Amino acid sequence: MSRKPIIAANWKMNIGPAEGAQFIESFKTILKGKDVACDTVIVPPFTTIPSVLNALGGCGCIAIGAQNVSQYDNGAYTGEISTSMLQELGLKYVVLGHSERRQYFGETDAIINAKIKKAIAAGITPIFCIGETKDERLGGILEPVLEIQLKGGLKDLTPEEVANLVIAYEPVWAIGTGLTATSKEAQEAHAFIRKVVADVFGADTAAKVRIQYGGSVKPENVEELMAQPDIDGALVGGASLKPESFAALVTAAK
Ligand code: G2H
Repeated sequence: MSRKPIIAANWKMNIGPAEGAQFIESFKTILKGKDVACDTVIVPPFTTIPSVLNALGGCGCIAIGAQNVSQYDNGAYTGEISTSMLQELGLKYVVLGHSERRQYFGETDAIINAKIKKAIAAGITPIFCIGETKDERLGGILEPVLEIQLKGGLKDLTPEEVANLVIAYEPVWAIGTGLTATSKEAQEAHAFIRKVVADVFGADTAAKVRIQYGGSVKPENVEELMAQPDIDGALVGGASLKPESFAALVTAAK
């Protein structure tokens, strides 16, 4: 089964509206006339989204996503953003379960599961992140940790819903540290994730779901990672903050 690669830029809490618009102008210029074989997604901070959409000017070549969404409908939830608000902007993706949300904002598997269901109900594709800490890997509990996060986040979803979302495997020890999992380590984790999906949702769903690798991906290592049979793309933080390096990642993804 061939799965279309997907490369996503997670800008995290970086790049304001003016810089975001400039980024899009430069990015479009760099990519003009180049072959892009992957789905390309940019995930800015909320307040940068309108200027990025405006700079795109209806160009459907790049999909825009959000970095979070509430599990609640519109109402008295100070500081939150609802799926209907993302829908109104025409956003296609939302990153959920990122380790920074789990670690700094107390997001549990149950909260992430509720957010994933809300996003799917609104027609927004979740990029569902899972990953182990260094201690968990060294302690030999990589697989149980991934399995618990996967089963918790995907609880009660249908096989079709799972087939259409994106999973991002992001070892916490590799995020923003410059350390990258070796392509062998990443492939082993991706194969395990696909096996768990097959066990719970069936082989057809496992063959369809796209699994990105995230954690210090850069132009120098993306091709080797993408060459692995179960790696279908990348979720990129630091190396997505400059149009030149994000364009290099996007053109390298075949
Ligand atoms: C992992 C990744 C993007 P970075 O969080 O989600 O960030 O590429 O900076 O490690």
